[in-house]
Amino acid sequence: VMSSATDTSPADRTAGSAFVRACRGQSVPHTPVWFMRQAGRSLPEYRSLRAGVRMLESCRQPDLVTEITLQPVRRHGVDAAIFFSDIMVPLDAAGVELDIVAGTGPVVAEPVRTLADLDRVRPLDPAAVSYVDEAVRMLTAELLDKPLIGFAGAPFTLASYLVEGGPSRNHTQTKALMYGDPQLWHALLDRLADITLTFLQVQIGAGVSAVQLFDSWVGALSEADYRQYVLPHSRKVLDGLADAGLPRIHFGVGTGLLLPAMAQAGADVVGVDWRTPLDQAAKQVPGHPVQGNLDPAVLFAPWEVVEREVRRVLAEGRAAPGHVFNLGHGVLPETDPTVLTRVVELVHTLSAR
Ligand code: 1CP
Repeated sequence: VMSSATDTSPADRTAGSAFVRACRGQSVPHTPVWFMRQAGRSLPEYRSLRAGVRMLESCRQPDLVTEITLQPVRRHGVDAAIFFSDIMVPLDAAGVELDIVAGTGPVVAEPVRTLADLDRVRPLDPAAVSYVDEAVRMLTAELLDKPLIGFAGAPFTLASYLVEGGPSRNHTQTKALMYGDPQLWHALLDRLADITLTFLQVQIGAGVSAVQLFDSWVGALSEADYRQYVLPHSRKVLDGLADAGLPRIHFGVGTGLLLPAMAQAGADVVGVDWRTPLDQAAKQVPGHPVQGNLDPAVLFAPWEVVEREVRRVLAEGRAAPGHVFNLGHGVLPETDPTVLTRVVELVHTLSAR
């Protein structure tokens, strides 16, 4: 008997999907695949929709968010959609003055470096992101049994943008604050954890089927520093979502030595970048499904190389109790989208049980 869109919850409708089942370590008809940063960037249909609309402005328009989120699902046939937004959206909604500048990324008007600055990082009122609630509801009504992944930036990665004032290579100001004023550091990360938790709870309340916590830049830390300065705050976020019972994916770049600690922070699924083979990652996080990890730059190589690397990632992924195929970081803007579509088809064909 087919169930209609309205008589079951999105979580129920998507529980049997390959993506949710793989996240739970259950058997799947094929390895599910989606791509970090699949919405936007490489798609001409995205660029034409976004023409003349600032990034943050586009995130506040549920119609636009819905269309941009669905574009890669239609085009590539990926197994999950990722909500179109940005990790800076909840900070903007919490009153931090910032912009997302094309070609640069997030730029914060006044960096947060002192106790007085911390006052400008207010708690997030869920009503301030009602456009997120609305867009998630519109999307789940369209996606039916295809899962929608919600996401947020983790406290460390958000802190890096706030303290540096923008993208940073070495995170020097961030580390100066972390080492120089641990009390202020922990107060800042605690506030960011609360904002992130509220932002994810809004998405879960509106019907996302899983969440991904992006700690993109945490690979800049040693394991000892991660455990001391970051883990308790990421744990506050991930533990705070436990009751919802949805898969929680935790991802960062350059985290080969942090994977066990990131799993301990409360992740169900551990996201792995392209530097760490998935079979090695699986050994480090026993019992956890893994997500990843084709090098996004491989998509620029000849197709035989792409095919070889996809086969290798699938083979290495079998060492874990579940595998969600993905790139090792986001789709690069210059990527040929037709290659992404071919990768989806290849993953599905090679992994069909
Ligand atoms: O398809 C999707 O994945 C959904 C859209 C999405 C996501 C998940 C966007 C749209 N941003 C993000 C998350 C995000 N934003 C992360 C975590 C993921 C990652 O590690 O890649 C990070 C670090 C950001 C910060 C950010 N926002 C950057 C990176 C800058 C840097 O420090 O190197 C950039 C360039 C942005 C802007 C942005 N976000 C999203 C888009 C499509 C864009 C480009 C904006 C534009 O069109 O002007």
